[in-house]
Amino acid sequence: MLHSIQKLFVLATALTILAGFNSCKPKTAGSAVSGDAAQKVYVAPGEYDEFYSFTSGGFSGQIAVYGIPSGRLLKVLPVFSQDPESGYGYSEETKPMLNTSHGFIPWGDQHHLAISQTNGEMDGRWLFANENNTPRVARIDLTTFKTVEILEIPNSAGNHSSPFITENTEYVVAGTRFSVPFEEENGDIPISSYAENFSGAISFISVDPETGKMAISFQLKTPPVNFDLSRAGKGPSKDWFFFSTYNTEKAYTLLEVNASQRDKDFIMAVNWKKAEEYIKAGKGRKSKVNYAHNTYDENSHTGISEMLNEVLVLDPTELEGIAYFIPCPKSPHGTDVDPTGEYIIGSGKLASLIPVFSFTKMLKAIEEKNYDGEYDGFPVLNYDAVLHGEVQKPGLGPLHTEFDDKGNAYTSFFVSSELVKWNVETLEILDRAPTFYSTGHLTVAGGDTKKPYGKYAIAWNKITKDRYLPTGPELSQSAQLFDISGDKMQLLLDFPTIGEPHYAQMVPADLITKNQKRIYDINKNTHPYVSKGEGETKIVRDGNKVHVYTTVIRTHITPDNIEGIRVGDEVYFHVTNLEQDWDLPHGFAIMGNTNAELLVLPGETQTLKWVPKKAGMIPFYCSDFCSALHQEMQGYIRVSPAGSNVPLRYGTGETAPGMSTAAR
Ligand code: RUQ
Ligand code: CUA
Repeated sequence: MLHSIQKLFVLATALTILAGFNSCKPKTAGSAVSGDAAQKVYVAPGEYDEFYSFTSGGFSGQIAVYGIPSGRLLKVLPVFSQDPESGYGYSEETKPMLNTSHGFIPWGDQHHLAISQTNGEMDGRWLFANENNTPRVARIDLTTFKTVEILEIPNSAGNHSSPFITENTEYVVAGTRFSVPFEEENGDIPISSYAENFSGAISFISVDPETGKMAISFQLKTPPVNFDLSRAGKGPSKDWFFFSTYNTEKAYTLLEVNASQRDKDFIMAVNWKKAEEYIKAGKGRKSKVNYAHNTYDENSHTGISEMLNEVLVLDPTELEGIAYFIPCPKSPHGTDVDPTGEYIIGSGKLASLIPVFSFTKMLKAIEEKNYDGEYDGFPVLNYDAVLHGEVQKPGLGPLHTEFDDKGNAYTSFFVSSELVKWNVETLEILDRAPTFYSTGHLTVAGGDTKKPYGKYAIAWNKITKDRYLPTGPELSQSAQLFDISGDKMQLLLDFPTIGEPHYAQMVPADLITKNQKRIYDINKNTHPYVSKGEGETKIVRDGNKVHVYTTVIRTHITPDNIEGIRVGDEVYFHVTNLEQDWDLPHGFAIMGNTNAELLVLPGETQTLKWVPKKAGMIPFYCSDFCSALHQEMQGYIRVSPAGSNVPLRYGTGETAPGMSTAAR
């Protein structure tokens, strides 16, 4: 679960023991919080938080939404895993969202997030999320907090270097962690032929500026290294993208040793504008692949999954000027670009310094062909020619860097468990704050954009140990909120997280709240099985398939008496929630149903598939407490044996079968 930093934990343990610091509560832990911290995080009942933090759920496959500064968990957004709270991945409409070229996948691994940007600032429209295990990128609509698109990434394995975006959301990138043989090549080969037969791939996904729809615009084929993270340039460097690499040793076994041999790996600088020029000129070739593109329509409330089979591949060794390698010490994890777009920071997990590269110098080195040879046909720029300077003795195990609005950088350290503040120009270290324990990512509000808010930083910690009441062998992971508005960082709050937090995006609340949708307009509902009123409810039998057009409203279900269902039937309950009020979902649950339950939002239609297994009486009910008479919101289904001739009859109240006025 700690992927690339697992070995660091081993190292961390060794180092902390050496340093006489064990992971029992340090004496300073309590006193690290000063008196006014409580006031700074107190959000009075009924008041709102100032920021949202969209936080990756790691191996939960979901995203958690917290209010900051209170640390209150507001919601878990289902993205890459089935969600037993909302029915995502269980309802017939949402199952296609989890379809891939490997079939339906109920559980993913979600690491990084990016909020769409306009002119290098967060615009609050969409949230992009990666799936690491089976490579995919998702888009979440921030007016409804629903996952509306998932695009699989072919020729990749371990979509870790993703999703990072350009300053006008022209592209979302996806860099592969594992190099693998391309799909059109034979993968049934000896693993030991890694160096000859494996390749890396970087995908540039275009985003439609109006609708947000994603499409793979092109892929770059690269040497078989591992891509870890990436960042787009901004301002002067906006046409470039930077990718950290490790395993330039091309190891395929025991990477902890074999991929840590070289003194320097690389940051790959990609000129995506140049790539666009080559595409316009007809360069590149079509590669045969197979990948899923899933979209969810919020009017029909229905997802569809479509398989695509071609992708445009560019080979930078044949197309000059697309990609260059910048040497970067010791297995860089994060690569980050400062708000001005001039400085590129590489965080070598095993390095004892942090190199800061200059974009201006990089362009000059490219122009002067100031190369230190090449790596697999890619020009390697001279380290000293591109270097702005090095932060000396910053800490142990630097992973990620974010920025404030005053020219400072904040780097997270896994091994030495701290956040370190330093000045990007002078490279001088300004402050250190201990973290508990072993920070992975950190987030500053807007800290990856041209306009950081610079008020809070959150350390997303990998190890929790003794910070909370124990909960058995498995502990919740942990976040720590810091006030960074002053000269010194001030610890304000610890709060637990869902799954494993990797990266997060912190965004001013009003950017999100101003566009919130409270209901789905039932008049705009185009679901093929919608019932826009109880008068439209009905049951249609088509062979053994039975479609039940169902409505729910406080506080009854229509129909709530159903007879004539037989063993062997496949029954689809298409449940429309007729409510048009905020915060009025209804649930729908059938006894014994192996495909779980539904949650239906106001104006929405969702479908629950049910296959009765035996004759008898089956109750169903609303599973979300919706009013004082919620407990009355229930019904019965009479199930007869296969071949029975009990007629199909149904209704609610006066129309229920057996009632005197029953007309149906
Ligand atoms: S990673 S702890 Cu999956 Cu983003 Cu750096
Ligand atoms: Cu509807 Cu409870």
